[in-house]
Amino acid sequence: MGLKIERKVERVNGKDLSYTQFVQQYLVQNQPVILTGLMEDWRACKDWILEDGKPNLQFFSTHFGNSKVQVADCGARECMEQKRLEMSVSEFIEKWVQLSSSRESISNEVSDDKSLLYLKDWHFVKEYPEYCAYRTPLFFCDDWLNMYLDKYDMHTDPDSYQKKNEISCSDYRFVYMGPKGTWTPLHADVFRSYSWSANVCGKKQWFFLSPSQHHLVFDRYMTNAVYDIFDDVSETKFPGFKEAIWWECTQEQNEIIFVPSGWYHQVHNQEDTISINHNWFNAYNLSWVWDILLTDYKQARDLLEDIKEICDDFEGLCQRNLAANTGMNFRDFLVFMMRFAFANLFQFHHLGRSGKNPLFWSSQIAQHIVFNLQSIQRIALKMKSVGVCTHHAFSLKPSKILEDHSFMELFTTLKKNYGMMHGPFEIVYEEKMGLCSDMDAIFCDFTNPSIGSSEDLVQLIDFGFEKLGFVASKSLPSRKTRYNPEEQLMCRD
Ligand SMILES: O=C(O)CCC(=O)C(=O)O
Repeated sequence: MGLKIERKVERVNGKDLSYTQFVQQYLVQNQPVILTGLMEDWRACKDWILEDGKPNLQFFSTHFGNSKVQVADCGARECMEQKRLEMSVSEFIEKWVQLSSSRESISNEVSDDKSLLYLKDWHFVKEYPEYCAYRTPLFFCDDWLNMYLDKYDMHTDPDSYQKKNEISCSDYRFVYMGPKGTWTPLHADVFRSYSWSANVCGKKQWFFLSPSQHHLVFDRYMTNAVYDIFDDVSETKFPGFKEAIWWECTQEQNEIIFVPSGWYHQVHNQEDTISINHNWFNAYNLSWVWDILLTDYKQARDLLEDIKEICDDFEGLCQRNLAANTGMNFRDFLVFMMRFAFANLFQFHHLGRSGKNPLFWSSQIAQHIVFNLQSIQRIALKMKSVGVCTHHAFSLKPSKILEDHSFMELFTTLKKNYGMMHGPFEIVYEEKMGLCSDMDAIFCDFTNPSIGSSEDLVQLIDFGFEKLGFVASKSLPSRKTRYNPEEQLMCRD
């Protein structure tokens, strides 16, 4: 049965697009796009490709051959994923070279595609930080996920305080590489994050399904999704599948595709291909992250229901299950949001204090910080309304916060990113002492010496806004609708 392909993903020259245009047209609308013209000076585009445009496989063996990587066997299914194997890059390359020569030889024209191996999720930047293979394009810099993981672990088990140093959850910046015919089954991305994927060489064909149609690829119980959209999909099991309307595109070399939140997609390498791929989220898709956490949490609760009576700490079990399967639990997410809220409140205070220019208050950077804080606040309110009690005591004492070097680094990276996205705004302050007195100034009147729950976080952000003297102009809208990017912010005196 053929797919109904009714939409093509649009292609835009990234050099003709401003950051704000990208945000309004693609992040806010949650629409896919192919961007050209953004990879010209990447080292990967020189070192990793031969003159004929094919991957320079020898280069990988020589320079990165000892790396241990995850390789998917595209012909072997394990539950809803391809079977994974671990091997060194050298071994993987050796198998790729063998496949290429067998495909080239006349006697073996038709290769056995069942043994197609696809290197996936290689944490290349983490492993080779000095190599500088590429620069993340500006459009994708507001990446809270990787910014955070560079400084903190996402999940620390409060019971055992065991520090996991697994590279597998160290970041979401990957290299993918595989011969023609390798593919990725239908899925939506981890945390329902955005992703971007840049073709260093080769060609990928993408099939997308918008979130409003995603129920069509599930069975009637909404538990299992179609694995391969080109399989003979059972109409009895997936009655909606034939109704699904797909978007399709072919991504060429040197093109970057933006994958919006919650879009199911299946990907096929039409040539030998190497790509670079990041998953990321920020204020624009934070609600997607919370929604999938809540969905997965409810699913975990349902699955574990039978042992509830014999379980001492049922809630703890559900949260551990959530962290293991989804990559974080409620507490991890709350801590994540607290750190970003703090970092943004300080950012705001600094900018406001040192930005003597009265235009600052209506600047894009000020609007962006307020938007970020309001998004965090909205999610904290949702968490609160679910009524799950998750607690993490966060001291508001400046001296305590300054002891956390990771936080100071997060603050600095965030500041640099705001500068990149909106142009440098002159900030004059003596790093540590300035920040310390700022924090005192902001939080000295706050009722609690620490915050711990989603409710505290909601109050802290309200308090911070109040203290910093900002309201949206016109009337103060309700929390739900408070953000309007067009709205002017002003200082309340
Ligand atoms: O390139 C692939 O094979 C899959 C990439 C993908 O699914 C993604 O970027 O979200």
